[in-house]
Amino acid sequence: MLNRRNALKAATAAGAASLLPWDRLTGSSAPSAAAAGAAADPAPVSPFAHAMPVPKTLRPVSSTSSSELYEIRMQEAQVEIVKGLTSRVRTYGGTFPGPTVKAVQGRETVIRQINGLPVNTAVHLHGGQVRSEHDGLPMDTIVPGAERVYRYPNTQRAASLWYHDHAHHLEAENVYLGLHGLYLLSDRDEKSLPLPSGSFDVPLVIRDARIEADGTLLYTRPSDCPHMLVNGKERPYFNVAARKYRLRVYNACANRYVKLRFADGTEFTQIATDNGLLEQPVTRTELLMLGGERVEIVVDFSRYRVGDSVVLENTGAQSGERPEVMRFDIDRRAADNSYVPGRLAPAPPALPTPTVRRDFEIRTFPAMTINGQSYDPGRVDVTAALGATEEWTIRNVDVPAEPGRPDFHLWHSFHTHLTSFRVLERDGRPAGARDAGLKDTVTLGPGETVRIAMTWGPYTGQYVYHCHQLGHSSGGQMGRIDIVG
Ligand SMILES: [Cu+2]
Repeated sequence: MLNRRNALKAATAAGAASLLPWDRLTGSSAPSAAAAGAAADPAPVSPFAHAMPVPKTLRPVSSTSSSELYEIRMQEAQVEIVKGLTSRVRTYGGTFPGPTVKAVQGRETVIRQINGLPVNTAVHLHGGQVRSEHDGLPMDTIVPGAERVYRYPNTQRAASLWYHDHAHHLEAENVYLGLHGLYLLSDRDEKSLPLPSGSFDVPLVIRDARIEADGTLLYTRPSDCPHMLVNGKERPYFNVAARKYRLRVYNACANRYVKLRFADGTEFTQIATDNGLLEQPVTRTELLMLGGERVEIVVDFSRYRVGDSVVLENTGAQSGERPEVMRFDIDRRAADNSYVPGRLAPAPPALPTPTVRRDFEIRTFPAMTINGQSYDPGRVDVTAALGATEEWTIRNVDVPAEPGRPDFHLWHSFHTHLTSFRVLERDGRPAGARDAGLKDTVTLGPGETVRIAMTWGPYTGQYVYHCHQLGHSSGGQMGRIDIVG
C-alpha cells in the first residue's frame, strides 16, 4: 500500500495525475469516496455469502397503443453488497443495479429520468439505435433536480442492451457507484426460438468493486478493487435446476476485463453477442470480456447431480485476488423442453464495400487520447455520411512493460454509439468466435489492432465513439462523430 501511494505521489509530482481519473476523483466531492490517503482496508472477501438476486423488471406507469412510459428517479440508496455492511450507492430507482427495462421491437420505450442525485447525469442506452437528442451525450446532462425524457424506438433486432451514465468526466464514477441497469429488447423471431425462457433466462451483471471495512464503496483503480459482484452482491451463489439456462453475461466493470470459465472446464454454448443473436451457436469454454461487452450463453446444468456445485471463475484475476465470481448450486430437477437450435437468426445484411477508411490509435501515455487528442465536445473528429459504409482500423499502441502482467490500464476497447459493427480482423487474422456477430464494443489487448466495418445510420446528428474502460473515456479517450445527411 505504502509503495503504491508513494508511486502515486511521484506520478502526481510528474504532472501525470490527469491520466488517472480514479486518483483525481478519490477525495473529491463524491459522497461515498473516502478522503485521499485515509482509505481504510478493504472489507474481507467472503465468497458465496449471498444468494444472487435477479434485478427486478420495471413496470410502466402507462401505455399507449404503440409505447410504454416509464419513470425512474436517480437517487442515493443504502444497500448491502458485502454481507453485513451497508454501502451508499447512486442508483436508478433505488436498486443496485437499476431495474430491468423490457422492450419489444416495434413498440417505443419512453423513460422519464428524474435526477435526484447531487451530480450531473446523462443516460445512454448502450447498443441502442436512438436519435442524437436521446443518446445521452456527455454534454447533454441532467443537472441535479432536473429531469429529461428519453425516447427509444426499438426498431433494431432483439439484443441485451444496458443503460448507464455518460455525463462528461463523470461516467466512470457514476457507473461504478451504481448508475447502470439492463434493457432487454426482444422481437418475434427471438421469442419463437426454443431457448430457455422465463425464470431460466437470467442476467449476470459482473463488475468489480472496492468496499471498505466500514462499507464505503470507493471509486478507485481496478488493481485496488478486490471485490467481484454479480447483480450487486459480492461473489454470490445461485440455486439452479438440473436443466438448461440462458445466461446474459454483462461485463459492467468500469475499468477491467474478465476471463470467465467454469472451474471444471464445462463447455457452454454462446448464442448472442452485443447486438443480438449469432447466426449459429458456438461451443466455448472461456469468455474474455472488457467493460461494456455482452455475451449470452446457454449452460446445461443437467450434466450435474442435485447437490453438486460449480464455480464460475475469472482467470483474469490479479495475483492475490480470489478467482471465484459466483457459484451455481444445483438444487433440484426440472422439466426442460428447451434447446439451442442450429440456426438462431438470419445473417445480418451483407456490408457494402467500404468507401471510406479511417485509422485510430488509442493511447494511455502521456494522456488518455484517441489519435493524440483528448475529447473536446466542440471539435468534430469524424464526419460520416448517412448510409456510408466505412472501415476503421483501431490500434492499441500501449504495450506492457512486463509481458504477461494483467495491467488493466493498458487494455482498451472501442465502442461506437448509434451503429453496431462487424469485426473483420484481429491482428491481421480473420475475426474469430470472440468477435463474431453484431458488435458495439470490441476489446483491444496491449498492442492489438482490429479492423471493423459499419454502415452509419439510421439517424443523422452528433454521436461519440470511445474506449469503454470508463476511467479512460472519462479522462478523454473519446471522439465526436457527426453523421450528416
Ligand atoms: Cu482505454
